[in-house]
Amino acid sequence: MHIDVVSIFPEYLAPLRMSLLGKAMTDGIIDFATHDLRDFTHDRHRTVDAPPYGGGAGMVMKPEPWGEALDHLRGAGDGSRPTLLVPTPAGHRFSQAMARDLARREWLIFACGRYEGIDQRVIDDAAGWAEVIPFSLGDYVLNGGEVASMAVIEAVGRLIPGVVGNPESLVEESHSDGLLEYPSYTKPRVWRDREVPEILLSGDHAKIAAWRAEQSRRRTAVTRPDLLHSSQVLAPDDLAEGS
Ligand code: 6GU
Repeated sequence: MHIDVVSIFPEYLAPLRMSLLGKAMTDGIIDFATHDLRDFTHDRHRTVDAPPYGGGAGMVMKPEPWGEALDHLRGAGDGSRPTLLVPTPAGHRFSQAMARDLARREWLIFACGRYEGIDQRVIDDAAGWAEVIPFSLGDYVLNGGEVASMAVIEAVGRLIPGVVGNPESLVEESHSDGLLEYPSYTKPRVWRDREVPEILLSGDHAKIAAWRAEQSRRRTAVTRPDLLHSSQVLAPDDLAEGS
């Protein structure tokens, strides 16, 4: 998979080169490149923003540097249609389902805006040669798209075959089945007088699976009831301690 990120702070993305994703980059599974938007300006001050037409607070990112930056990426591409991801609080809510979809694509471009966003014509123009997906991480506001893009790149990157060493670890985690993950325990068996649930030591794999499924359902009912279908709603004892 090819991933390009355009930003006025390309160094912001550097931590993605660490750990699992960094290994996938050195292994050639992910071809990751960052691009400085200011390299596509032509004035002495390398200007990327201007006040909004119609008035209002803040600044808007000018279309010309964005147009040139995206043309540059297109020119370096193989002619295939990329997916252009635009981080914005006004976008579609990012989800595990979206991560699974994106993980199957060949070429992702992230256009990280700052200030009050990018001139809308850049987005409209890009729709002529890319699949444009504005996305949001949730209902709060970040200063720019870099951190949101990093979150999406990590969520997507780990789903690409060969990136996570043991693919089974992708199966039982939170959101893989629409529920939150069950609680996990490891050695020692007793810690600060707290015991590991007996059933996990039983060796009865069917019972353990049933216990974990029930813990998932309960945890989801308590913490994220919005994820449940009506058949899985909160039961009276879901809130009770130690039940
Ligand atoms: Cl994707 N961008 C910005 N600027 N703020 C956000 C966001 C994205 N998702 C949540 N807040």
